[in-house]
Amino acid sequence: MEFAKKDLIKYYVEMKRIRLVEGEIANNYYNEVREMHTPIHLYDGQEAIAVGVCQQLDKDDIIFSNHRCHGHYLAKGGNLKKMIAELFSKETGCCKGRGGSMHLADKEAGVALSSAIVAGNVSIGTGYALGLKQQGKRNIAVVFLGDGATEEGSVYESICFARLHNLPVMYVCENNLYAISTAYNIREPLKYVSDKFKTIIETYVINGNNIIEVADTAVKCVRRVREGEGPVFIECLTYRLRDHHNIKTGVESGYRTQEEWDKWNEKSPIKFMEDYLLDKNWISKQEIERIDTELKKEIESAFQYAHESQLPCPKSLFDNLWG
Ligand SMILES: Cc1ncc(C[n+]2csc(CCOP(=O)(O)OP(=O)(O)O)c2C)c(N)n1
Ligand SMILES: [Mg+2]
Repeated sequence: MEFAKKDLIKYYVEMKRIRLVEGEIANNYYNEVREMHTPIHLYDGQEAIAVGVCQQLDKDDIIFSNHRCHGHYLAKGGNLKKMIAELFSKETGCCKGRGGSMHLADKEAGVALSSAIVAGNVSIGTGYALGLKQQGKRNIAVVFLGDGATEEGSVYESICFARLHNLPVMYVCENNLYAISTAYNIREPLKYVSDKFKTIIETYVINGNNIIEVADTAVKCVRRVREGEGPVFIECLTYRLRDHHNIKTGVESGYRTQEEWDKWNEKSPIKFMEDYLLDKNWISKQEIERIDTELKKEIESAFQYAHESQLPCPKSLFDNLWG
């Protein structure tokens, strides 16, 4: 499918926004005040997946995210100020400061939840899709999961259930080649994650760093799922540029090489799109600078908001808790 110039520029800006938000979180994470008391799993390098998929969704389509949720939440339209406030454990956060980085949600934007329990979101999203089908709704559920998550038995069970009942759910697997510090090829016997599921469900293997390819696949799959033609599993090949849960690159810990990191950094989805737009003369270096300046202003004001917000009152400790 051909995408219009204005769409591709929008995708680029959305990806850049996520990258700059993550950069500012990294800049502030170890500051003197240590305002962020939450583990963080940054999304650098995987932006094309969240943006390429979420740009094809309607507002009332619902996403179910995992521990690496910042990019999914932002791409689906989650509120930035409330996200940063949540990372600062403030009352104004999207989970009233109770959840932290791995529990982002925004009901209005269609971000149902983010789960710190690896694969926890997969069965919940599948169950939600069952509810959508039973109620005859037209909106769909989208579940983001990592390559490591597919090693949980409940993923296999959910996918079988979704196929059996022809549920309106799209599984988007971000194969970033690692689960914490263990590489995919020493954990799994098959070349692709989707090889495990292809006899059950319609699967796709795509370049997750090329947003045009992601968006093109997402357009087709969203249409198919919405029309009731059955669930799909899209495997997006990618690479996380930061360490599993800190702001470094992972090379320092010795589980991957600088050479490997450099190779993937060259293939960064943002660099790809920037080169593409410059090459076509659809954007200039000055316009890129202007976009960055605007985005930085927005991000700065979100940090200011979080900084100035109040911590929850100790008396409210047991409010808004269920279970
Ligand atoms: C049920 C469960 N087991 C283990 C963990 C610890 N853990 C957190 S993230 C992670 C790796 C997940 O890898 P993947 O699904 O590939 O996602 P990525 O971090 O690469 O985005 C593990 C094992 C957990 N949070 N929950
Ligand atoms: Mg992974």
